[in-house]
Amino acid sequence: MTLAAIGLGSNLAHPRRQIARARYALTRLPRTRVLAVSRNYLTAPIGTTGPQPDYVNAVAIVDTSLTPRALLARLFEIERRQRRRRDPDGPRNAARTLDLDLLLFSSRRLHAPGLSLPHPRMHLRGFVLVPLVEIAPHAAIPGRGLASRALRAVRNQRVVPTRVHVSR
Ligand code: PH2
Ligand code: MG
Ligand code: MG
Repeated sequence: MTLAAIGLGSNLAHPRRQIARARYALTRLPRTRVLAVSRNYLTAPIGTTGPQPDYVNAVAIVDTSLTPRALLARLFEIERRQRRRRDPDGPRNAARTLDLDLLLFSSRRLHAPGLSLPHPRMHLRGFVLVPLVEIAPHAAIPGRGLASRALRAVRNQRVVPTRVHVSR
């Protein structure tokens, strides 16, 4: 069995509902067990061409005996079921109902068409690092070091839990 990290993101058509539905879909994957899912975070869009609504993002850790390709194919299937549109002529990083990204697959490093591991931009993205470190404080990004160390460089990105937990 292998630990994998999956990024969840949505900024269209009731993002929190989209993420809730995707979380449930992950629990239904074959040969895969969900070990942890972060809180939801409201995050400012990064790397988009025009203005976009804020995103809801989360990260899940799963234990799987699927191959990276098989897991990725299952993630695309969940995106399709939630009406993710992929327009090859549209802008890069267009707003979407659901984005599921394979971030880490144990300590695997891989560069192949359509699949790079670790995810090549994850260390630059607060919307990935903050939820990842919440559920896996010691997670390492192969070739980049600890995710918690990478957090320092993304402090200026807006990443806020959707529910503020007040201690009393
Ligand atoms: N996904 C992108 C591009 N930019 N920004 C935020 N805040 N959240 C995302 O999930 C996101 C993004 C490409 O997949
Ligand atoms: Mg993405
Ligand atoms: Mg994606």
